[in-house]
Amino acid sequence: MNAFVVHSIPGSPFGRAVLAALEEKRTGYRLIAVAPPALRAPEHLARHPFGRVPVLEHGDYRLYETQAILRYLDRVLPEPALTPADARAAGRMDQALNVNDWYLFQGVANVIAFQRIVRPQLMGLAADEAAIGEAMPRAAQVFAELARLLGEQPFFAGAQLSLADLAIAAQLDFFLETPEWPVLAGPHPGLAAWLGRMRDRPSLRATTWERVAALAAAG
Ligand SMILES: N[C@@H](CCC(=O)N[C@@H](CS)C(=O)NCC(=O)O)C(=O)O
Repeated sequence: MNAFVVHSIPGSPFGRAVLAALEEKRTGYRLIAVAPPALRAPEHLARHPFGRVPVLEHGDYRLYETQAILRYLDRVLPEPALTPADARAAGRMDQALNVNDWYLFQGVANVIAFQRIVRPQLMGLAADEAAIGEAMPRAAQVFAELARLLGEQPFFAGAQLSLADLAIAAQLDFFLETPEWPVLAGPHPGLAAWLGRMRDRPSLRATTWERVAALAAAG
């Protein structure tokens, strides 16, 4: 029996960051897929009162909010460490995680990735081009800031992979399939190269939408 159970929606970037962290730790887990309509069901609201994913269960301990889950996993599964020991590098990791949550997801990914991928593929609806257009200036600002934070470093917090790389790669990966990617990432080849390296990692390969959907279907 796997000690770690993750409730998530296949395709969720936040869920993917958690699964990728478990993969980096080479730790087995059980995935329980949550169908979007079930997010508001009492059973799921008991796990996550705000009706979102992911949720982690570890024995009798239950945790929601991706950053909390990622840090918990890094504490209970210390190897390989995904938080820098150096205070300044750890500060950069925390900053990048919050840029991901507050500026990349809110108003950028949850508009552009949603309109380009989730709406057509899961709902059969056309993308709202006006909404995408409105999100583009903010998206360009966020991509520029991510590129600046990354700089010439191999990873967001410096020489070593950290939780921030997993969270941001899971989020940015969605953009690769959109026509907005060349516009947003074109001016930032270092950021695009970093995403290419991240996508090559076994942890990211093991947690693509398709792989997670297959895992969910297998139970
Ligand atoms: N702050 C939450 C955000 C999680 C989140 O927004 N998850 C999305 C999927 S990527 C979700 O559950 N969306 C369902 C909804 O908004 O109804 C976290 O960090 O875990």
